[in-house]
Amino acid sequence: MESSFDSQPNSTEKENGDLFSKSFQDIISTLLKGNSWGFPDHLLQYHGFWHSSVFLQGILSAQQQFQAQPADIILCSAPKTGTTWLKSLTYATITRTSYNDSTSPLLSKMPHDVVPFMELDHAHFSTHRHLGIPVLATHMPYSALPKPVTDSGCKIVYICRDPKDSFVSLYLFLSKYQKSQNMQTFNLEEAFEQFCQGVCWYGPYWDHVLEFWTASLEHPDKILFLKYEEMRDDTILYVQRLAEFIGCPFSSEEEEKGVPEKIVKMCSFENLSNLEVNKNGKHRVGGAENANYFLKGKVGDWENWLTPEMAARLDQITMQKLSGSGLTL
Ligand code: PAP
Repeated sequence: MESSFDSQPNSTEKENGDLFSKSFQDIISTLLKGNSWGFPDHLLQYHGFWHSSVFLQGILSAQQQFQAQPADIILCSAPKTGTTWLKSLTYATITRTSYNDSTSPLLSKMPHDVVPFMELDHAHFSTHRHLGIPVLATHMPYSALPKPVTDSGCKIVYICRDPKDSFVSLYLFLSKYQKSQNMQTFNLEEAFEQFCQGVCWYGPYWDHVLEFWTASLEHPDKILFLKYEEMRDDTILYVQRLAEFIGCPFSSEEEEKGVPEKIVKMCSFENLSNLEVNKNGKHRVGGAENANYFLKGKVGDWENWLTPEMAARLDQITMQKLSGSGLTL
């Protein structure tokens, strides 16, 4: 089983990609531009959500070209809600008969390097399915997912998180990246204002969560809706649910041998964040330091960054936005 992937297009794919880039430039010239938190390219509003041009190009390309397979499992999330963790848990669960907690590729590769990201790794080259496992991840809103994903029997797993912690995680990740690139950093108050207005990568955050929540109520057999905080509380229970949902439940023999516990331990923040690759490696695209995907992994770290007024404002927006949905965050 392969455990890494390359992103090199063949020549036809490259030609198609070049043609696509040209039409993409025409599309983006018509879009509303928004504040980009100190990055040089504006965020662009497309069908109600804000995107960087690189990711938007990936989304549009995936919408045109992505071929879903019925056994695909698509891990979905807004940024900084637990994607890296969900990737590692799903990967470890699905590969548990090939690897164990001392041979898993997760011990030497960043979770983002064993589960491809649709906008970057599959968008332009639809034939890229080298991995050997049917797991993919995306930050796309539900309404932007390629039709074959929502129309087929693919399983979707969505994770969300308290917006206060997601905001702080996103802000710290981006400001650390800006510092590492000797860029001017954006201040927390301004970033907060943008986040409240929904202007952030894949935002508005609440609309992202609500789309998946509503879809999960309509299609509970196809969409598993998870919350970071609940998973932190009882990770073993949620890994068992995840395994069942994706069609590979733990057998009673595996349960007796403590396989779910071993997966949870291997994928824990404490274990993953201390691995060499995650302490000192860099992301294959853009060069963000892997360590910045593992800052604290805590519930409620927002208390160290937001004033009580800021927290109350975010809570108020969350209440208003989710009102009547049956969801709380
Ligand atoms: P991404 O959208 O860039 O992929 P994502 O993985 O969704 O980021 O979110 C990163 C958060 O998940 C970090 O939170 P923090 O900034 O508040 O610390 C990170 O620490 C947390 N995280 C990463 N791995 C784990 C893990 N194994 N267990 C729990 N939390 C984790």
